[in-house]
Amino acid sequence: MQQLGAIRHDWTEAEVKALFELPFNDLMFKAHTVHRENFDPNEVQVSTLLSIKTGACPEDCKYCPQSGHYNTGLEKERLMQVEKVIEKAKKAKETGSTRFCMGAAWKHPADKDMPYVVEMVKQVKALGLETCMTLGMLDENKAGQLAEAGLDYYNHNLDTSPEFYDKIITTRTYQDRLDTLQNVRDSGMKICSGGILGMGETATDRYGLLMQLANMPVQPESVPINMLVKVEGTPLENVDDLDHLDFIRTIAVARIMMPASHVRLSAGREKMSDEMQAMTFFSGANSIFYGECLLTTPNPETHRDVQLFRKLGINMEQRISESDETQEAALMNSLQKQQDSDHFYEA
Ligand code: SAM
Ligand code: DTB
Ligand code: SF4
Repeated sequence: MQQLGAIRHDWTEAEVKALFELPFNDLMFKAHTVHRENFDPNEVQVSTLLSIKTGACPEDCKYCPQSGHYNTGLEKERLMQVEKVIEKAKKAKETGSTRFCMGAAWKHPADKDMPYVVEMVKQVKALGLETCMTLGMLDENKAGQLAEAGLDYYNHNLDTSPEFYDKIITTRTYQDRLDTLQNVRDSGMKICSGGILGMGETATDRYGLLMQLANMPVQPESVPINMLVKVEGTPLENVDDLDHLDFIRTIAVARIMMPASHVRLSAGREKMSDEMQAMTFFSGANSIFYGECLLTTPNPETHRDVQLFRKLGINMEQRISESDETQEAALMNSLQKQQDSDHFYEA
């Protein structure tokens, strides 16, 4: 669909604050109007995540179960074999996902790992899936190698505002993150970048995060908004719960500020009711991670998402190139398999 409203890169804190402080219904109406001008409001893009290298990460991100600085009881694993990754990607395609996102708990990919991740990109792409990776920091050279392999998206989150950032991560700077995003942009790949809410940040930090993202010379094509998954053993395990209305407001303001980007309702859906998710779709979220596992923590079961989409009349966004089995057929197939196995275990 054609994007109608102008995309702005000069948002001020006062303007963002004013949006957040609108009466709730006014904000919902405004965000939904922008959403409708730019997207089919009944379509949601679905991506599947796979952790291709888990745990023992040298970074100290205080929210992360995979950081080697905290004891979260996670089994650390080596880089997954290419064949295993392809098996998982095939399954993701069968259940209706259009994008396969591979994540590694690295500071940055090592030279010796590049041939393997490049091969993963090529083979996943050959299945007809869009590809996304999140491997930590990238220099120009590695971004170039991934772009050449055909990687569509690179995920690298800013996570929070520049002001709050140092309270969450000390082993890489905000500028390091911006540099990686610049290298991704220069290589021609699309950017997936967003953040986490519910880490004890202030409302001003939320404005700051959205301003950083929206005021980039080219806005990220994909903006994941995660709600903190509190994992035992991480420094943020006991942080106060985020008010769900504040979460919904943030999605709405992200939609208004980044009208043409896909806003992804990312981690934290396990704790969200159907009604809350419906409200986020109304306010402009139009992408989710689909499948029982995020990287290391649980996500809603696929049949629950299929049922939610049915109840809301939401269709999964299809890729233009989708030619063989239609996604609806893939979806029915996955729902049927799920129901069969439910009956099997009930019997
Ligand atoms: N290691 C790579 C990196 O950080 O650059 C990629 C993987 S990392 C797990 C991807 C993103 O997941 C993080 O930037 C963060 O936004 C999100 N994330 C990690 N742990 C989370 C948690 N407990 N709750 C919500 N989001 C989380
Ligand atoms: C993003 O913003 N969220 C995803 C994806 N990008 C890589 C990761 C969420 C991870 C949640 C914690 C876990 O499962 O380990
Ligand atoms: Fe490592 Fe990424 Fe987790 Fe930070 S978020 S500790 S970089 S895996």
